[in-house]
Amino acid sequence: MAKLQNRLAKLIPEWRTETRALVKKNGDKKISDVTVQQAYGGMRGVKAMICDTSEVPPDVGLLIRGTPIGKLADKTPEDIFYLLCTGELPNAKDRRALSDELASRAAVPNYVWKVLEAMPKDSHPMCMLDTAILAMERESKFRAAYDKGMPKEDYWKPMLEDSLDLLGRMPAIAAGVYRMRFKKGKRIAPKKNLTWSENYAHMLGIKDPSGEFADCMRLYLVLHCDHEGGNVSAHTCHLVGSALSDAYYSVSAGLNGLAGPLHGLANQECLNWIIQLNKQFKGKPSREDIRKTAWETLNAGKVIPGYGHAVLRVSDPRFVEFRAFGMKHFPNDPIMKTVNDVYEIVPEVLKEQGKAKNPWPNVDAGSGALLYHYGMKEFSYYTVLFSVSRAMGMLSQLVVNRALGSPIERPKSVTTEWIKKNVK
Ligand code: CMX
Repeated sequence: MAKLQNRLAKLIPEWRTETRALVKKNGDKKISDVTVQQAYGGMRGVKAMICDTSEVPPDVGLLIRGTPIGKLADKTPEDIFYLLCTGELPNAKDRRALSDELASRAAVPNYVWKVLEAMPKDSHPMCMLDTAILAMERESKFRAAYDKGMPKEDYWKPMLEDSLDLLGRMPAIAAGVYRMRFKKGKRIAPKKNLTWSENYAHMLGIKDPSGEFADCMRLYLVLHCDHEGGNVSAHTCHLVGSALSDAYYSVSAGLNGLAGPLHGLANQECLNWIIQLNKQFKGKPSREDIRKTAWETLNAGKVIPGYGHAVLRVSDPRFVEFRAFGMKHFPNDPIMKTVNDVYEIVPEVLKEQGKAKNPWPNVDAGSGALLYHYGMKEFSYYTVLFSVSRAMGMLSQLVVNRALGSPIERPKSVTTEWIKKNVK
């Protein structure tokens, strides 16, 4: 198999022919109806967009290009980005080529650090990451080519270039944010011959004599990579990109959505909930303590972070993998133990309450326990890790969308008056 760029150049004309024929033949067929409830209720379940990189069947969970995420848990992020973009896993040579390509683009322009240094010291790490990405917009090869009048069928090429540049730099930026924001000392330079995730782990500067933390980071970056097209971050990125805004504008916008507590920020809230529980019950909350605390959270009108999902109706397979990793490497860690006990109690409580359509854990229910175990105790940083991974999904979706010539997105909104008049 050839390099990612060449492989895509071969595949994209085939995808274009296929989708054009599909739309020509079936363009007027219906795939969804929309109820008043859905229009007022966050468009839940409305099928109105295409995403080929991944899908989330409610009763199965994440499939990357058709493969269950659990079957990809031993892969590297390079494998996953290649798979997201092309639908194929790379061979060893192409994986290495992608790793080298990302490493060759890892240098972060100095002005990015100056922008970050000028920010208030208590800025949220997500705000710092998104600002750094936005600051680099001037580097966009897509915008430069667009300004020169590039033809539409070539849009995907500079979009892929921007994607590789941005992905190449993200670990250094994210690690730099960690060290700057939490006063960990000087930035650490990347090492030659390390993979993308190994270098991220190295630049964070967490002590890792056994290499177990680097493996945890590999897993973390693989599992968070994508979650179809309609979630807040993916959809925002897609929407902004549909206006032909470049990857820097689009990904920064998407990550601003990931920073919301009902989306990616839930991982910091979730670990906080677990730690408070352990504190309150001296490290060993009983099943009854957990049940009581869960009810207290619900009765206070709050959600139990890490549980529930807009699409899923089973335990998130990504949670299953994180839990398996934790139980393999540190089953006696008090936080991990509580994560495990909470998993046995909270779904029962949510079922009893009867509001949440999905009482099961989502990806955020266990991921923080792993990071905490390895000494990364700054909760507000956790969504940055999520972001580095999710950039792979957002960027691959942008490349595919530009390849398929996806138009500017513009659904129709209606007023409440319109609903009253037209819905009998
Ligand atoms: N705890 C308490 N109540 C919950 C709940 C939870 N974990 N999950 C859902 N509910 C409630 C909703 O708040 C809603 O209540 P109201 O009718 O009073 O508004 C009701 O149950 C129905 O909600 P739903 O249709 O089951 O879920 P939604 O699609 O509206 O929301 C989600 C999905 C994820 C926002 C919600 O489950 C939630 O807030 N979970 C906690 C936060 C969290 O873990 N987010 C991370 C999701 C994964 C990610 O995107 O990163």
